[in-house]
Amino acid sequence: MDKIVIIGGGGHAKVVISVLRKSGYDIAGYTDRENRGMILGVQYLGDDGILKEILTNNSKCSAIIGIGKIDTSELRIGLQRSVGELGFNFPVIVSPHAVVNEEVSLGDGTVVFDGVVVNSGTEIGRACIINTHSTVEHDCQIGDNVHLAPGVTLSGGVTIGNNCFIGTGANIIQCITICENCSIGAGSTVVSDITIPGIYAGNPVKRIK
Ligand code: JB2
Repeated sequence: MDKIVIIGGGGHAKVVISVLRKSGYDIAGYTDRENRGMILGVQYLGDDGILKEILTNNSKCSAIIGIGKIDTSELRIGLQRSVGELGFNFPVIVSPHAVVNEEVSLGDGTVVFDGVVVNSGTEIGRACIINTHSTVEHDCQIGDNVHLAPGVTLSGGVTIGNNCFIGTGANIIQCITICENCSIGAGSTVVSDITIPGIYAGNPVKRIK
């Protein structure tokens, strides 16, 4: 079994733990700034300072970011970069209860959760969260560090820039482009391109910040 360490031990880590277990990983434990105790039977290892020692003891141990994001923060991708520089590999994790169809590419450290469908010809970047029951139709282009929250629907040919957060249940119609560093509110509908970074919400969305 491949050993893996989870970075961060909050709410999102719980969902990551479940997918890792179903995918056959042996979870070494989690790191966090604070000891959160046992999480679903996974032990606390220490803060991120312990990671070098973990790799020295097991050079094949990989890592995954267990911290979520509900904004355009670059914390996740920044951590993936710095922990990667220590020598950790960030695998792509796909739940056995997700469907990923032909000619899809997924970047390092991206996790595809339960009930997701990703259709053919789609490219998804690094350190993305493709959360529970979201749908990514054919030929979409998704950048790095994007979070599609539960139940998001992207129709065919949608482009999403780096660091975007698409809130729960939002819908993006076909061939729309959303530039980098945008947050889309829960339940919103996007029917025209977004070219200015910001926070958007409504049906159809309007810029609110
Ligand atoms: O640099 C760090 C670091 N910064 C924060 N290194 C490590 N190893 N851990 C770090 N953390 C830890 O991430 C915090 O101390 C905290 O324990 C954890 C974040 O947990 P929290 O429950 O606050 O949020 P989350 O990111 O797991 O989940 C959010 O995003 C998800 C997508 C929540 O909003 C969830 O409801 C949401 N589903």
